[in-house]
Amino acid sequence: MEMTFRWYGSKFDTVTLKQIRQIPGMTGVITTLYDTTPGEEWQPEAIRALKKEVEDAGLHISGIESVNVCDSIKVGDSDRDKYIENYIKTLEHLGKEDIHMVCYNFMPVFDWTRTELARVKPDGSTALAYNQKAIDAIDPENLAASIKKMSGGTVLPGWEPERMAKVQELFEMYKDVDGEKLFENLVYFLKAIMPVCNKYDIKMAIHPDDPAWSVFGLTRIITSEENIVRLMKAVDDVHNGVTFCSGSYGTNLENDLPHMIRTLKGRIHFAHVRNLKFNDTSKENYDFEEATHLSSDGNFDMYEIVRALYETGFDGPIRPDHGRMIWDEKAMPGYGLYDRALGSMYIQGLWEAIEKNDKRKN
Ligand SMILES: [Mn+2]
Repeated sequence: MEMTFRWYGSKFDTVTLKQIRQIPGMTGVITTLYDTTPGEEWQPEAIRALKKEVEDAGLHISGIESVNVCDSIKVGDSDRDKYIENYIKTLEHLGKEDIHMVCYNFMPVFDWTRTELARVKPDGSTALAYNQKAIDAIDPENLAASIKKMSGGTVLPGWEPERMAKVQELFEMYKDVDGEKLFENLVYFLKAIMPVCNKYDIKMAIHPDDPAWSVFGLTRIITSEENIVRLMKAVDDVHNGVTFCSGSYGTNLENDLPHMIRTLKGRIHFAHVRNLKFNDTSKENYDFEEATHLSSDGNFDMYEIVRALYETGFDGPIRPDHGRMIWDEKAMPGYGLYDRALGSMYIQGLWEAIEKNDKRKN
């Protein structure tokens, strides 16, 4: 594995490349052109400039998170081929710059969904949280009004009032898109991009849906071992691979995370490792918050997750995922410097212990 850190670019991130480089063991960043719009072709000059900036700081680009897929491709609109063509050109430009891993997701309308961005923990740190009752209070047919009723008055990313009109349009676009249709559109997209991925050895790594079930009546299809394996088989090419995100698959406690990693051996090209703490697992009151990476702080056995990655020969980039806000840091929710740096050290500690133990046995 290679230890990496997500970085949004100097225009958008509070964390600097210099700070990232000072985290022990950190050699790569996972980045993106944050100001591009899904569907547009990335410009080679912009990719080159980003790459130069990262390399000038003594790091390198280990992969892109994300090249977002636009809604036309997801719903299978008549103009999707034009956008797929742009996606192919973007992959080609990335390949020519020696970038070989691209993370993306296929979630309708929204990316990850949380109901609180700064839930205060007993130690005074804050973390992202999800509460089912707050979600159920939202009526997708009447978005603007329901948002106001949301508990705590927090606004989800993507739910800003100025986006409301657009969101309503998006719900309209997805009206007739069920799980099977979305899956078909995903397979169509992957088959179309596989030739360019093969040519430049670009490993596509689909990020699971977060949370791992349908929200607001929008279907979600990358949620379990069963459906991710189905996708791997539908386009059986090593370049059609997975971002194994423990925190996203783990929202559904029925997902056996180490088992999934072993099943997906050879197809995991990127790993997001983080822990969740469940406060209530009943259907109507489902509630979880993001924990520190430490196993004992949450519900996941991080040792078993890292061990499964090690034992399956995982050699791609790995990164700590969302962190809490600690030590009075002000940063993008989930993406501060300090707690993620702690997370990366913990993951590296687990990895070193597992590796040495393994070598001692042999
Ligand atoms: Mn993730």
